[in-house]
Amino acid sequence: MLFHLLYPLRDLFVGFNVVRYITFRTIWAALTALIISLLLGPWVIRKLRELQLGQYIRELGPASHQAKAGTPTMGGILILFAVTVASLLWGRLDNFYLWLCLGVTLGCGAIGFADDYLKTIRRRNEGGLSARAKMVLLLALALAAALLLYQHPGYTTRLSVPFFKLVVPDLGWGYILLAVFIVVGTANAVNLTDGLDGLAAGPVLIAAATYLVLAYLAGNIKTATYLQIMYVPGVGELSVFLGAVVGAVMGFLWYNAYPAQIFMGDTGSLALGGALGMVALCVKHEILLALVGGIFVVEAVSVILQVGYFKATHGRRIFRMAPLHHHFELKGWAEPKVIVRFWIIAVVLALMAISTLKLR
Ligand code: 57M
Repeated sequence: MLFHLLYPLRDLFVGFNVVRYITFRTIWAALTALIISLLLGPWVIRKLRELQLGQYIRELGPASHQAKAGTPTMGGILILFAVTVASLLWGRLDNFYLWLCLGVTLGCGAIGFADDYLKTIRRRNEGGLSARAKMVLLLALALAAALLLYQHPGYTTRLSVPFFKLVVPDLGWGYILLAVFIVVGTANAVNLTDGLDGLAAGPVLIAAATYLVLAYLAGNIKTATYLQIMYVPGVGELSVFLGAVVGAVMGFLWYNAYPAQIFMGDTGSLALGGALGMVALCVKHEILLALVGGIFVVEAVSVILQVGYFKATHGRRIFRMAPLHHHFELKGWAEPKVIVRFWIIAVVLALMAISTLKLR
């Protein structure tokens, strides 16, 4: 919004010219979102406590988790508010990709909110939306977003394959199916990862920062040509959106860091996962998300393997407990050790993903 207000006035005051630059607006989107979530955090925590929107803990889980009962959940509301205000303030409001990604984020957040809200008013962790209802809603939202992307002029259904700059298969209609899978899959994978303090927020922050760089590079014809990656006109504006995500999640992590004063709930985990999936599609680094978000992939695969093996063998397990973070907890690792080690791995994966731009 500030771009539209200030840029036309650059002849009156030359300093307003600075809002032209994506880099400047990205940094300020991050700082704005950070300040919003830092300042509003204590108020949101207090309000959620007053409304008794606290977490119910499964009895099945590691015993240490019972101590977390009553921690306010739905902290995703704080993240979503900060992301929305900062993106609208610093982003260009005539940009298709900005609205699409913000829309998917808020849509996934709304589905998560319905689930969290039902869980808390029914006062049970299993009392939210049914798994099927949640999946149908996510699929419908992702399909609508994929169709919008598909018909957008200048967007291609060619797929970038890491390491192979000449392999860009055109998936045509099939791209829509892939897009739906990526958005819904990422939303669910981040949701599964969100089981220890800061365990989802840290890797989301790292993945969003990585895609912030990728969006900038893909949206700039010079850098895209130089690196021989797909150029997507207008997608650089997603750097501003991702700056807002990084700032908002950083502010949230301030309170969600061990021992957490607040959880993001499905409101946050589905929204952030949906956002990452959608961004990866827009910037045309779809497959690379499996590496950038490798922590989420491994957590989701651990659940699929565990459940599959459990059913096939009538009760035997591969891991002590799935998702994978519970396995390490039950092996005796302290919670902060599991969390920080997962963060370190997320940083390594992000660096490897960025290095693939040169390995082509
Ligand atoms: C969400 N949510 C946390 C919080 C957070 C199929 C199955 C593997 C599904 C999986 C599942 O339901 N996962 C989805 C995981 C919950 O956190 C809330 O949920 C939000 C995210 N959706 O924001 O509101 C608990 O996680 C802990 N937490 C923290 N800090 C945080 O910052 O400590 C969360 C955020 C919170 C808190 O304790 O209450 C969750 O885990 O419920 N199911 C599981 O994860 C279960 N696994 C399981 O049943 N495994 C079996 C199977 C698959 C055969 C096995 O391996 O034997 C475990 N979940 C828990 N305990 N909590 C079972 C044990």
